[in-house]
Amino acid sequence: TRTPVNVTVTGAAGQIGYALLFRIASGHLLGADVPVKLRLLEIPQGLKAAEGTAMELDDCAFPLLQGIEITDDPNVGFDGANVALLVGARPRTKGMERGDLLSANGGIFKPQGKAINDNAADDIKVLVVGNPANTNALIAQAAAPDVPAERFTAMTRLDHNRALSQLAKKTGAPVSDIKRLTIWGNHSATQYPDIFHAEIAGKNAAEVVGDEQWLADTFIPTVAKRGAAIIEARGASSAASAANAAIDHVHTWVNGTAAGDWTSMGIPSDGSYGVPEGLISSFPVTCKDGKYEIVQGLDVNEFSRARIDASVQELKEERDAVRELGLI
Ligand code: NAX
Repeated sequence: TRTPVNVTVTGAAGQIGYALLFRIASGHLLGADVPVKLRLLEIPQGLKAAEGTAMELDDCAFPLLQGIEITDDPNVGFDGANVALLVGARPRTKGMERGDLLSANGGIFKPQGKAINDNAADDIKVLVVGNPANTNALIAQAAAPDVPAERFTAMTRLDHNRALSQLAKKTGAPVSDIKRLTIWGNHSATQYPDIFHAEIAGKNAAEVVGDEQWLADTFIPTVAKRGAAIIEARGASSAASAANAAIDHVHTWVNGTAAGDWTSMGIPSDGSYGVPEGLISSFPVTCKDGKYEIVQGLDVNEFSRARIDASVQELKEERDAVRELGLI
């Protein structure tokens, strides 16, 4: 029998946590033959609700679930962690400036990064979901100097999946026919969903669509503002789709991308495509044997260049702000 994989979820009592934990425990994160142990990390006010969720997890009698531990101590929460999903974050509230938001999140992600550094397993893989995800990932990474930098990633898979779905709707093609779509930049309204290299049943997606106006005026803003549209419609932010994307992100990272396809992940830049080294930005990546690689050699046209640069500029500003706050 395989040794269980330790999966830590922060913000476990929140709405994404509620949609996420049951799928991890049922084998969707790592595979149908991989046993898991769950660690739920919450703040003291969230512990009771996390215990309630743990009771429901028990009641599912998942064959793969070999234990659940609940804690408000990051050192305990990340002890021996192989996979960490950092979901809990401080949301932006009315009237909050960017500096306030970044410093409130620094107070969460800096100590969590340190606790990962000091306690996690050697093969730790980290996905940051809590917003601002890219910069929170940068803060956690900076606090974990003993962990290889590339193990810290930020989630843009929900944006990727949203883009796939919008493109499928527009063209009438099934989602499964669409390959090689890319989200570039920040998980924010400046993100750039790029279809110029995408293929629909083997044909170039931009040519199949044949309508740059639709790209600029409908597709890109619909994908970038989808989170706000969900809040408007549902009265609460995306939860099940966000949890699904977190599952996809880790599953792809661990189990690999399909031949001929790639995915989008927020990862530390190595300088590729003019993105300054060290920024955690979304790129097209392939995954194999638990490692990812940026897809190289793509030709970036003028339309794409301007949009990638604008999103990267925002990431630089966020990085400079957290640097000034002493968070990295
Ligand atoms: P909720 O407010 O429902 O849950 C957050 C949970 O985190 C709460 O239970 C809270 O007690 C806990 N928490 C707060 N600080 C903590 C800490 N220091 N340690 C451990 N737990 C802590 O939010 P939810 O809807 O679940 O969303 C969670 C985060 O995901 C938010 O930051 C949200 O903005 C972000 N999202 C990111 C997305 C992405 O694509 N990257 C999409 C969905 C979502 O908006």
